Amino acid sequence: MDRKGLSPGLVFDKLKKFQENDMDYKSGRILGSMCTCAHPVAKKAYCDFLESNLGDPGLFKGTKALEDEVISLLGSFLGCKSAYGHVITGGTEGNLMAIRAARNMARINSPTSSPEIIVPKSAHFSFKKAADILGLKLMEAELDENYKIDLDSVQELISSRTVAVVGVAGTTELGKVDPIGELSRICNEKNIYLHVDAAFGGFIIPFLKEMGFKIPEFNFKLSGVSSITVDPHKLGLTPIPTGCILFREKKFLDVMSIETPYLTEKQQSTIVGTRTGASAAATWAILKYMGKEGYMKIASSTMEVTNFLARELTSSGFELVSEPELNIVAFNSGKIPAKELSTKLKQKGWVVSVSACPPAIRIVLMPHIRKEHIVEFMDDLKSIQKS
Ligand code: 0PR
Repeated sequence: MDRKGLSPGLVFDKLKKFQENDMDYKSGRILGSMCTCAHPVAKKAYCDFLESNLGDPGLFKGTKALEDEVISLLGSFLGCKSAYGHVITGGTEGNLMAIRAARNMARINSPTSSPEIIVPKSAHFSFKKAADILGLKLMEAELDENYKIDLDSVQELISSRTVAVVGVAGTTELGKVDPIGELSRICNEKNIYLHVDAAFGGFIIPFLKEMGFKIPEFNFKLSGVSSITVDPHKLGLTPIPTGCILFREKKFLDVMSIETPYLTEKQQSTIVGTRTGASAAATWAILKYMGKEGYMKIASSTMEVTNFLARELTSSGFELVSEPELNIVAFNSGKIPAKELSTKLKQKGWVVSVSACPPAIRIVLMPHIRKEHIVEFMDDLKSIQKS
């Protein structure tokens, strides 16, 4: 480290040089990300609350009130206005907290020496981290022909060791919504904790449903659902990092609370100690600014671009893995393997991702992707296919 500091001008010039190597959502070339440009309203709120620390909420009572309002606003469109929870860093932390609550609950209600969780094969890898951190065995349920969790497979895996079942509302690779209603029935019957990972789908499914899209229920309206992860930093348009974990009942937070004797609040259930209040402020601001109508517009335009891409692909002879349910399209060329095709697209400046199950090019139609980007993309894709 240099002894003498640099002038701010020089510092920012140097930073800019680093940033020039970053990709930019606005270019429309990031086709495989679940994040997007943060909305200016959310960005401003985030910056205004940069110094607030929800790890010591007694010092930041206003920001704590914002967090509480965010949880209740999200609860209101996820079927339980009285939900409890926190604004956290994202889906990974949300899933980890939910599984921790489930494990701790099971320690009281049905102790087992070898606890297990059941997740669909399509579940995000954050559950592998959660299982590892929490000392649980991860049991992967099979998928049906539509890439949704297979209910017979879940039934077969359930045992006295099961501490939680997970359903996904908007899978990472294909955007599929698992049959949460059926999972809820099974979990109610067997008295098992059900967590719904709606990190991706939580900010689009409710608004599509409001517009008449036929997507099955996935939220707290189903009595078996104990917790939901939902990420404002994906389709909610807030800056990173912003996730939310919602619990139906306070007992799920209590069961993992730790004493924090010298802080302004004596108990803490979150994993992170010092944690930003900026995410809570940004989420509050964007929820208030957008209203349901604002998110319905985003949901409808992203689905329009999704369907446009799906039509263009099929009419040009590409094979869709399945009909898109949310704003993710996965396809194959039938000629060039997915990995190789993604490399060729990269050479033309398009960054797509490749799904593992099944192998396919996966495109997430986030709000920064517009029809004109798809037109350009299709030109390049067709030229690669022809060559
Ligand atoms: N649950 C689901 C259903 C997810 O899709 C993701 C992330 C998570 C949980 C974990 O969320 P955090 O990453 O916020 O902890 N899904 C994307 C993925 O892993 C995240 C992502 C976002 C990846 C932007 C790349 C990217 O550019 O693919």
